[in-house]
Amino acid sequence: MRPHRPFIEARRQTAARRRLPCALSSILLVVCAGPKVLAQQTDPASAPEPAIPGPPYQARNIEDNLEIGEIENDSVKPGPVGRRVYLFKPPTDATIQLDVVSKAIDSVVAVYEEGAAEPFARDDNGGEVANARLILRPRAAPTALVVVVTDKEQVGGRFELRAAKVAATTVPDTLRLTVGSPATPGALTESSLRRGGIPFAQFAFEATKGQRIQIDVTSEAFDNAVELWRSGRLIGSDNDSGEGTNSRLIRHAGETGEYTLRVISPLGSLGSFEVGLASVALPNPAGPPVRLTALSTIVDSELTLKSPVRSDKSYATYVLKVPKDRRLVASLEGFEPIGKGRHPKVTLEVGHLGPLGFLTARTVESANETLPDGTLQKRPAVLSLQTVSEGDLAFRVTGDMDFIGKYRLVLEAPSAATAAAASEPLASPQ
Ligand SMILES: [Ca+2]
Ligand SMILES: [Ca+2]
Repeated sequence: MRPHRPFIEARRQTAARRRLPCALSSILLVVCAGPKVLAQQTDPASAPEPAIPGPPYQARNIEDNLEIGEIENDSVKPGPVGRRVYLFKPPTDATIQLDVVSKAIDSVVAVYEEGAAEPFARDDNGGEVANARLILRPRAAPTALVVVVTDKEQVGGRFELRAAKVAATTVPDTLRLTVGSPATPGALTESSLRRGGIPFAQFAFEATKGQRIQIDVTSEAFDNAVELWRSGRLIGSDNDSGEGTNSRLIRHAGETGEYTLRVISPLGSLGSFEVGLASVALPNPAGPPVRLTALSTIVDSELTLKSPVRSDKSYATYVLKVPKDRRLVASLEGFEPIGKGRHPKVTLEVGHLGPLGFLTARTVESANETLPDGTLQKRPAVLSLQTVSEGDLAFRVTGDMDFIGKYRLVLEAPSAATAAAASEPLASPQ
């Protein structure tokens, strides 16, 4: 293990040591190159090595420990696996600046959570000239990090690695948002927080018990998702309930206090986004179902913020009096407001309305399928059924988590002569 000298002292020594080789390098270039080639041929440590696995990095990949201070006179080897791998346990209460300083290599520094395949932070030229520099914000958990220094040109050479406590000048991890204020811009970058390699940005806001909050994340740059947390517990998540691949959550605040919101890029793409927080209308209590009169009918309607809600999902209920021995086909699809990208998922249930509420007999969901050419194809929710007695059938239309928008419910009753034998019998109440 290398000695870790205090930052200032080590820096002075390094500067003194460096002056000589730098001054001589221009006139001794040829002479210096000679021994280097020779060394590569004879020194087993410089011989080509088999590819070293990682990332994710294992304990056996760790070559040294990094502490606050400086590792001087270290070097990366030439070639694609030339690198230095350190274990670093940063203090949880300090912002840390990592600097790779070298005149020999075009340094790149990457920092991984232990066991992670993707770095949560990486830099190429954030320092002077081609030197890499990273600022690590204070961390919530005192876990170790894996710091990897490489040479982008794969030539290899000497470098110093410094880890210093610095004043926190970067944006804090958690930006505060206010419900009802205009949408707040944000961005996911190379230095964004990551969980399991997935970049995210974190926000906090206050909500009052009973308040209904609509969270909208929009981005032209990446397919976003959103998560809502309360006291360390995930209480809601969404991927595509907004327009296109945008995410939307509508939730009641169960308690007064602080909530944490994460904007996520599940596919790892980076770019800018906007996050909006609105306090929206409370839903109406469940009313009587809408009675349909024709066996074959098309219902074009809409789930709105005033639609009744169960488990934070908006829904509408219909009843239809059906005769005995009729085949019925019911299909349901939802429409997003602009009509681009993925279609909102909707659920169709058929059953009976009784004193205890809706008794579901069968449930089917709409779906999005990705075709081999990459396009998305929408499959409506379709139910085919055969009545066995006369009576009221009930249909319930439910939006996917937080879908607010138009839908179309189509009921078709083919004549008895064309009723398909494949239809499954469905009992109706007497
Ligand atoms: Ca660099
Ligand atoms: Ca999405």
